[in-house]
Amino acid sequence: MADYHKMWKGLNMDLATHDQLCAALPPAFEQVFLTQQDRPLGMDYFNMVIAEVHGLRIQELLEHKARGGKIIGSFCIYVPEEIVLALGGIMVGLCAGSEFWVPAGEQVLPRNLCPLIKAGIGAKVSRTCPYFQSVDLIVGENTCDGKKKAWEVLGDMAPTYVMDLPNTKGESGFSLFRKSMADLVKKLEEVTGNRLDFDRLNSAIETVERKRAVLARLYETRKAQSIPISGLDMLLASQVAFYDDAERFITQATDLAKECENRVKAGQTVFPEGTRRLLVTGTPIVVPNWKVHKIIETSGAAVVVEENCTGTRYFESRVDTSGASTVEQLIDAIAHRYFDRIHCACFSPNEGRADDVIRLVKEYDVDGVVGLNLSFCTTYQVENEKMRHRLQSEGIPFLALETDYAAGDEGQLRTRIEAFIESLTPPCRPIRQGKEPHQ
Ligand code: BJ8
Repeated sequence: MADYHKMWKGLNMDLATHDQLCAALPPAFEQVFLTQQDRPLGMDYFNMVIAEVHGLRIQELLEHKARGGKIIGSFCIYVPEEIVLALGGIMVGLCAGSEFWVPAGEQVLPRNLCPLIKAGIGAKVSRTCPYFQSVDLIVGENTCDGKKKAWEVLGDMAPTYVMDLPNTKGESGFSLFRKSMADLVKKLEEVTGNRLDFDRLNSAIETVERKRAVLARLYETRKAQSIPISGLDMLLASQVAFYDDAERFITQATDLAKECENRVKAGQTVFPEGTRRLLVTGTPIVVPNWKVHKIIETSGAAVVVEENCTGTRYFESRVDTSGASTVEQLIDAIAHRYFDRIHCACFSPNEGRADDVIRLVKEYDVDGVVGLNLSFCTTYQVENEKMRHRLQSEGIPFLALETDYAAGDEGQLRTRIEAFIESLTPPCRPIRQGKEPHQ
């Protein structure tokens, strides 16, 4: 990475502490990713993006700001990227996945709180994240109690707006969600100084749809019996989607998808035959949190699909604009896509999530499901019990894990994951009995 100290200084960052963070990332990345065998060549781009995560991309965002554009930060996939793009903004995911930021977060938040929230707030408190230092507005949401209250703390340090989201599906929930979208549009128009118009919104929808489509295309290749890409590499590519330039991401991810499709045709796999295929479901896995994927994939199994907000929930459904001829109708279509199809545990009831997991188990020929939740995430922890019952009734093995970003529990996690994988041998895998392989 080039020397960006001048740029970081201009963002009022704590340079000495940030240097410590920059020194820790490359060896961690090398140990997790570069030790894998036979990675797709298309991953070179994503390696570069991570190497430049606090450099080149920030420079691009600052150039955008210099041209009058705005940067909008978000923590949740209910915040619609289409609207930000249509108003000439760039949206970046601010969810923080590093243990490095947790102690700073604990200076202003209770310790018994989800690490994603503590790390996010800690990144701002410590002034060591150039994304937090660059944003013109942070859009939070009142999905869970921890986040809802954390925005009050963050609001004292950065311009913060909170989307008021419902906690039930159905008509009244949708009306509230639709109103929150309208309120958000007003706020974003005020911040960007632009008005939403039909053509720009239509074009932004089309851009984000292409991003979703390429992620879906990549995931499709993981359904093959010869798995062309590791779960770790797919996780990295998905994480990059949250802050990379949309068009460049689409180009690079398309090349990677083509390479993976060719690998599938050639029967080229990154795992030996018979490797157990796992689905990971639960809370989001944000950069640089690669802990559990790494443990799974060095314990004799492969992650072939993630049902979470950095996985299928992010890209699976489409915005249906057919018949829309006004801005309001386009916003309706966006609202339906987000509200109807994202099944977050912050909603009650939330049966759609277990339905999705069961469908994905079949589509990806999965041997077992890992419920991976961040510590102190009450909504997902409570939902685990229902998930277990639903999966049990379908004969699908389930392992529930709770962890944070620290390395202290890696040994214990490995022991439990290895035992789970060991148990996934016939005849304990009823869903695969008598089933033809996909390819
Ligand atoms: S749509 S999952 S991105 S809220 S912060 S709920 S882990 S205690 S992130 Fe989320 Fe939107 Fe839902 Fe997805 Fe739990 Fe932590 Fe809360 Fe979290």
